[in-house]
This record gives sequence, structure tokens and C-alpha cells, in this order.
Amino acid sequence: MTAEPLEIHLEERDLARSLRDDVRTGLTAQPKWLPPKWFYDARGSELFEEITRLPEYYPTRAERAVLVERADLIAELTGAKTLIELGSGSSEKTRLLLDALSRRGTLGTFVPLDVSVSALRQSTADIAAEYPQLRVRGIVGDFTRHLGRLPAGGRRLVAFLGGTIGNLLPDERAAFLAAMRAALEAGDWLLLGTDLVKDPAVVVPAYDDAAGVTAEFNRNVLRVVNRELGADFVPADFAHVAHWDAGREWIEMRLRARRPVRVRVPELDLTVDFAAGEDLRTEVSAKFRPAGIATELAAAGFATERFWTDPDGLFGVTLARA
Ligand code: AVJ
Repeated sequence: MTAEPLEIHLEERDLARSLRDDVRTGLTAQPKWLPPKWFYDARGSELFEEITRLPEYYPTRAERAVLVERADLIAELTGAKTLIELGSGSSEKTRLLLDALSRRGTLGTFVPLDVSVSALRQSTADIAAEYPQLRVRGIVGDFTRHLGRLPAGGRRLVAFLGGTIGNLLPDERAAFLAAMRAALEAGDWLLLGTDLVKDPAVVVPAYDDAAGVTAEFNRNVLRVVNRELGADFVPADFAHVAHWDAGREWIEMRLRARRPVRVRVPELDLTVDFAAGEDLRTEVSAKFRPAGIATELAAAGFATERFWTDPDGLFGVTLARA
């Protein structure tokens, strides 16, 4: 089957409006911040793909190892008819699930949801061609806002992989899991990927690689704001910082002004001043403990059925029942 036309729940103008709101709110806050979703224009998505291949960036390989090992068991336990993938991007690891569910013979529909129209067009076309028996329904949407639009019915398995849930702040995370549970019915399933707490000597280099790819990825958000809102950030004025917050057990990526910097954002009629050494927080990437994951899932109404890690115990994948 060819992929069905994308269902669009997020128009260009919604995206433009939320970027403007986020930039105004974040750059006038103290301390300054921007949400990580704005990293992912075409160049940012390419840089992220490059990150996943870096020797220091273990999460992608570790999660893939879990899925290689467990995909058939996941297919057996869930018997899913519909696989929904949130923040699907290139859907690379998803093929392991599609293969296992196809072997099992239960799968009829694949529903990738992503904010990026270009990423979805590519992945839905590729997957429809590779899995001719599958119905492929791509949804352009934001997983923090459009969970109510997921197709109903069938035994559904929602995959939220990559540790992306760690990019939400704790209150956003609780709200997301509650909304996810509300969008599902008893008997549906959630497959959740979470990076685990470990020695900072392993975590920090994953966010501050020797080749400087993560630093470029981090600075890319400034290029996005320049292009979309006419701002005049000079990316080289900002140093990449990966800070391990031991109390909250998360990595914070920041951009640190190397000197006093004044930025104009004409589309917002805004001037922003950075003192030398002042930080702009661009991402939180929380790391989890197994007990904490189960507790947060239970608080949202999910029951943990299985929890797996890779052989090195770096990354966790939870299968939970709605
Ligand atoms: C894979 C999107 C969750 O937090 O590890 C990679 C993105 N940021 N390097 C993560 C990311 C810096 C990321 N997610």
C-alpha cells in the first residue's frame, strides 16, 4: 500500500506562533531558556542523526540492543494491531517492532506522529514501500498537544523511544503521561524508552563529544531563531555547556555567552542582553531509576508489565499496560 495522505494537526502558522511565544517567554525569563523542540529543523535533525552514531552517545545503541533482543516478546505480549510512534523522526528503530509484529501477523496499521512534515513524508513513504501489507497513517502533530487525535480501536501499542520523555520537565512529564493514559483504553500498551542514571563520567561526554557535533546541534537553535524570527545571534559567541545536575539527575545543555552579547529579535520587537558568562538553557535530558519510572507510570494509571535494559545497564525500556 502507498502511505495515506498525512493528517495535519499542526499547521505552519501554529508552529510559527508557538516558536514566537517560546522565544519571547524563554529569552525574557531569568534564567533564560528555550525548549529543545526547536533544535530539529532539517540541519538539526541531520546533526541529531550524526550524534546517534558518535562513540560517546550510547543511548541509541543501547536502546537498539534492547529492542533487538525483545521485539518478538513485545509482539507476543501485546499482539498489537496498531503501532503508534510518537516523535518518530526517521523511524529507524521502529523497523525492529514492525518486523516483529509483522512476523507475528497481528499488525495492520502504523501511525507515526511527528512535528516535522518533511521527516514524516520520507518515513511514511519508505515504510509503506517496505511493508506493502501495512496501512501507514502519518500524523503531523505535537505529542504534548495532539494525543487526543490518535486513531481509536484495535489493540494499540504506543512507542515513545529514544529517551525523549527525559526532555520534558517533571511536571510536563506527569501531564504528558496522564494525557497519554487518557488517550488510551484498557488493554492498550505503552513502550517507553528511558536513559538511566549512571556515572556522570559516562553521561557527560555523551552530551559533550570530542568532535563537537553536540555543540553544533546545540548552537543550531540560534540559527533557527535567526532564520524564523530575523534575530542576529552569532552562534560563535556562545560556548556549548553540558552540565550534570546531580540533585535532579539530569543533563542540562546550555549556551554560555563568551562576552557581553546584545541580540535583536525584530519579529518580536525584542532586544535581549546576555552578560559575559550568562547561560541560556536549551535542553534538559533527565536520567531515570527503574523504581522511579514504574512509580511515575503508576501515578498516570499505567501498570508496568516488563522492564528491560541492555547488557551494560545503560538504557531502560518499559512495557506498560493501560
Ligand atoms: C534523544 C531526543 C532524547 O536527550 O539525549 C542528544 C537529544 N540532545 N544530544 C537526548 C540529544 C543532546 C536527546 N533525545
